[in-house]
Amino acid sequence: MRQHRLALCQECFLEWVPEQVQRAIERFDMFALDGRVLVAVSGGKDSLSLWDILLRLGYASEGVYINLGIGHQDYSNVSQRRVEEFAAQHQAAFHVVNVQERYGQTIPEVARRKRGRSTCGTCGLIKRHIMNELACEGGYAALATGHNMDDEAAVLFQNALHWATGYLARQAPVLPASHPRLARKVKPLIRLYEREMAAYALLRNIDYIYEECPYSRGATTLLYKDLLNQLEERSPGAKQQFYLHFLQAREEGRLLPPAEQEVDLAACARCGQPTTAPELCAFCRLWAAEPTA
Ligand code: Q46
Ligand code: ZN
Repeated sequence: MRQHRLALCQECFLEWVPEQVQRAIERFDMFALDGRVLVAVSGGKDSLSLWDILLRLGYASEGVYINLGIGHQDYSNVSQRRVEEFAAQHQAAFHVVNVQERYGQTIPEVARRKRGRSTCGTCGLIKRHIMNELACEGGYAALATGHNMDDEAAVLFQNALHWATGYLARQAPVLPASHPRLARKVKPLIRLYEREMAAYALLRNIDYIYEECPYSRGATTLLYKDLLNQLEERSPGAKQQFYLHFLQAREEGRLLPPAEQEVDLAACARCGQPTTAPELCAFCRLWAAEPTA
C-alpha cells in the first residue's frame, strides 16, 4: 500500500483492514457496538466484505439484498445467490426484497415505462426508498453501504468539477437521521482503496459476483476513477489526500457554510416517507397510474 508506505503479509493485512474500518466507525461516530446495523449488500466484493468485517468486529449486522431484475434476471439472480451463500456460511440474518414481486415490474421495465428517466436514476431512487423503509421499520442503528475511498473520491471529483455545492455539502461518511422516517446512513469503508477491498475479498475467500451491473458500463464515475488512478500511479497517496482533506475542510467549515439550508419535508400521502413534493414522493410517483390519453 504505497499511500501508507506499508507492505503487509496476508495475516497482518486481514487484521489491518478491519482496524481501518473500526477507525472510521469511531472517528465519524457511525454506530455503537451494541447497535444493530443493516448492511446493503449487492453481492459484490465491497458490500460482502463490509458485512464480513462488521461480523468479525462483533457488530450485530444483518444484510439486505434488493433483487432489481437486471440482465433478464441473470445478473440479479446470480448476485442474490452470492448473498444467500455468504449469509448461510456466516449464519447471518438477511432480508431479500424482490422489486418485481413486490411492485409488479423490474427496474429496467419501470425505466422503460418512464421514458426520460435513466435506468440508474430509477434504480437509485427505488433502492434508496426500500433501504430507508427497511432500516426505519426495523429500528436499526444505521444503514451501512460498501462505498470505498475510490467511489467517494470519484464522486468528489465529479462534484468539484461541476462545483455542485449542494452535493458537496451532502457528501459525508455519515448522513444523520434528520427526520423520524429517515434512516442514519453510514459508509464504513471510506478509508480503504478499491484494490484493498478486492484483496481482502480474495484473501478471505469471499465468493462475490465478478461481473458489474450491465448498466454501469460507460458510467462517468468510471472515467473519474481512472483519472484518479493515473494520478495515484504518479503520486502515491494523492487520491487519499484529495478525499481526506476534503472531509477535514468540510468538517471545519472551511469549504462550505456549515449550516445547510433547512428544507421543508412533508409526509408522502401514500407511503409516509418524507418528501419535498406536495403530495406523492418521487418513489410513489413511479408507480402511480399513468394518465390515460
Ligand atoms: S445497480 Fe442500478 Fe447500479 Fe445497475 S442499474 Fe445502475 S444504479 S449500475 S449501483
Ligand atoms: Zn411515497
